[in-house]
Amino acid sequence: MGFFEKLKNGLHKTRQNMSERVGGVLKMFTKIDEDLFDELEEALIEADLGVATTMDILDELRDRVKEGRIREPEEIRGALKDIITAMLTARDASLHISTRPSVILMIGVNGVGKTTTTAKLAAAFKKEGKKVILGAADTFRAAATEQLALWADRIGVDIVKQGQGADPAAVVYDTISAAVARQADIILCDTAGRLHNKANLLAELGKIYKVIRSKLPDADTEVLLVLDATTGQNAVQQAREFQKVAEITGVVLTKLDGTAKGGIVVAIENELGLPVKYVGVGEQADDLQPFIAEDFASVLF
Ligand SMILES: Nc1nc2c(ncn2[C@@H]2O[C@H](COP(=O)(O)OP(=O)(O)O)[C@@H](O)[C@H]2O)c(=O)[nH]1
Ligand SMILES: [Mg+2]
Repeated sequence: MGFFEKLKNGLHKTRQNMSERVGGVLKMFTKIDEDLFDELEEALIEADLGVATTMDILDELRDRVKEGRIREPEEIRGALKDIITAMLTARDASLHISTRPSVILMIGVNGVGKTTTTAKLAAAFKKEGKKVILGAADTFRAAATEQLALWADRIGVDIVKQGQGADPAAVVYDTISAAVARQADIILCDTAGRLHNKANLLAELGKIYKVIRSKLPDADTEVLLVLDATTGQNAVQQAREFQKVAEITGVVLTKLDGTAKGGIVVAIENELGLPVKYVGVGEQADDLQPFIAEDFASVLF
């Protein structure tokens, strides 16, 4: 299955939610008026685009109507696709990992898919011929390290781990040392996501950054925030909280399969100014895809 097909399957429910609702609204009207905009507003908010982003989209649509670029209700569909694509392409969605080694730090609350995504990324890099080393820096629960170790075994990549309760920054330190010694291309570090203890999280992430910067001052470093699409607007809220404590370089949005809330991709980009770099569309190692805005918008409309 190609990327587009997989994305289309994964976004099945979001597509139904968005495309059919919007399509239904457009069919109800023979001319563009405020009633149409009201209905459209409701449809977009329900598709989890968020209030602010929905307002931005409607403003842009109204401008286009004023300028005479849109005349018929059915033309709104194409305009929506354009506007949303523009919102999704405003930021650079590529990973910057050209140094050897480069570092990728995965952050996010428990259960969003950090460990699974770490493994999926490792599998993808390995497939490209890159030497990957995993750092099990979620030392909070023993199960977290075991889960990552299982994946490492399955994929066939190295992992650096310590015991439960070990200092996460020390695990990152060891992982970097091993990566340098073994000439790895990419260091992928899983972390614990205790957002309810913000002071702790801040201190922990701060310490990890410090280790990375002092050991690898010139390395490309990506900090990927993992968000669970099924949580809808809560994911946006989580991102706001993490933005306060971390310099996020991109978002991985997981579990787009089986949710109708895929519209939050647009809210994340537009309201938070964060590029979505990858999307997860399943639980298997190859169910992670680089995010391609044009494909996403095409699938939705
Ligand atoms: N359906 C689906 N499940 C996912 C996806 N990504 C992760 N999961 C599942 O979400 C659950 C939590 O994932 P995990 O990586 O342990 O989350 P963590 O606590 O953030 O490390 C696991 O059951 C994963 O298989 C995805 O893209 N789609
Ligand atoms: Mg985990």
